[in-house]
Amino acid sequence: LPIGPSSVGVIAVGFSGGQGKQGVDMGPAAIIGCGLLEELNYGLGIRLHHDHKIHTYEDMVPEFEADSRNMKRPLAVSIATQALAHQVYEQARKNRCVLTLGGDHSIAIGTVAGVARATRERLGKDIAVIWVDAHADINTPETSDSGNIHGMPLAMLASLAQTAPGTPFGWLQSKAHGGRTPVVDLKKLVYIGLRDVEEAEQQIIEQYGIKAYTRVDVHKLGIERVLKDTLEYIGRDTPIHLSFDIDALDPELAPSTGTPVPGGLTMHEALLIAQGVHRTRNMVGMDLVEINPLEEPGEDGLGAAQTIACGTEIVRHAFGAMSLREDEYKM
Ligand code: 5AB
Ligand code: MN
Ligand code: MN
Ligand code: MN
Repeated sequence: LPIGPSSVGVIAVGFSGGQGKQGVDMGPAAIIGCGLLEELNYGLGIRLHHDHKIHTYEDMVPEFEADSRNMKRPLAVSIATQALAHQVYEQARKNRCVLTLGGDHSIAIGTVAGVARATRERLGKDIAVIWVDAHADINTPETSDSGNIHGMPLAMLASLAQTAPGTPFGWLQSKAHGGRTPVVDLKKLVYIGLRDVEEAEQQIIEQYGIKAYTRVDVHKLGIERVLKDTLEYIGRDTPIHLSFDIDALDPELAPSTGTPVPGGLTMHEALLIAQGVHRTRNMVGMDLVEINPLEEPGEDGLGAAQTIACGTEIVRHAFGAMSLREDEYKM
């Protein structure tokens, strides 16, 4: 470290199997179509490495699949995220920060696993994860009411869910994937923006002492303080993966998402988080997930356009755009 994001791998993942709504698979095409990559490349001078494909993993996953162990489509999500983990790893091991555009949040099982493995091999360090979300995404299959795996990625990554070899997500423990479990140390996880946490998830957060800043904390402490404390908690010289669920934002700003929750972050707060993570020069990976252009309350396309614009700004700031001057806030 530092691993400045002068060279960035981009992976577009049109995968929606971690939840039930159509359209979140169209997120990456929509955000790329609106110019995100040009913003990064021409606008910020970042060298991008990508393959011009939207990866759906359709040829690898079963089209239909029965529920199993209270999970919907576990095989599909396991196969897709394993393939994605490999793609991410291949980018990350070449010293690139990896930006993954989703897709639903189940894809973070793959992105975080790939980044964690490459970072361990390259730097001998464990990553920290900053999870910006309205939701905690730490249900185990047993605690989940919905069975949707986009509500479980952190349980998989932290080995709270049973993932025996040969069963879905067993690959997380396999030698071929670096064989270090858990992939995420819950002491190195920080949540920002929580406001729809299920009872069982709250118990997990308390039991493991996970650092969590709810929207009330952000409101009471202020985002500058939350960010400062987050980065101090994580520690200097610690590689960071930023997993940004667009539903962390207030749905008035970003309505096009599958599970909107009122009372979310403002753009100012979101941009400060992104810019603050960038300033550490330690960001090794970033996800932008859960943009669903078909979830349009107004049905005039404006909500989707606005959601995409918000997502683009957040990514731009995570990769060095500086709309907020350093002297405008203390960090
Ligand atoms: B998202 C819920 N906790 O498990 C569940 O959008 C919602 O990736 C999960 O944060 C939301 O189904 C998943 C009710
Ligand atoms: Mn999420
Ligand atoms: Mn969410
Ligand atoms: Mn959601």
